[in-house]
Amino acid sequence: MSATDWTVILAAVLAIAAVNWWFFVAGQSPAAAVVAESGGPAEVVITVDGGYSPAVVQVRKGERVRLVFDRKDTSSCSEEVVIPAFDVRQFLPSGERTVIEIQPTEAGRFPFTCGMSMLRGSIIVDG
Ligand SMILES: [Cu+2]
Repeated sequence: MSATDWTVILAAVLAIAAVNWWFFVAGQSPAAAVVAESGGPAEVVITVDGGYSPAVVQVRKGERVRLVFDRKDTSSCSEEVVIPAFDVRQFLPSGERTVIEIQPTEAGRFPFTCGMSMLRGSIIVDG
């Protein structure tokens, strides 16, 4: 192969790597809870459908936040959500939105899982 061929291959590999990197980083970036226009507690909607989306949510220390679990699937795996740091074990009816309100008092990263610890997500509390 000529030098030109290698240049083309290298450019293609770099382009693919760049796209993968972008998706990976975008997929990892946490969704921040947004303060409602009504001035109520900050809120973040987490879709439950074979996993949590977004899987990482970012909230603020000392502020009440509504975690709205919007369960789309019917798998028994996802029927319960557990947030050990906040003493939460909550049943999530399929096809419904279930609101879990928390008020973090400590900064850190706190996991939430399904009842069997198979589906995983985390709450990042900013100090
Ligand atoms: Cu499960």
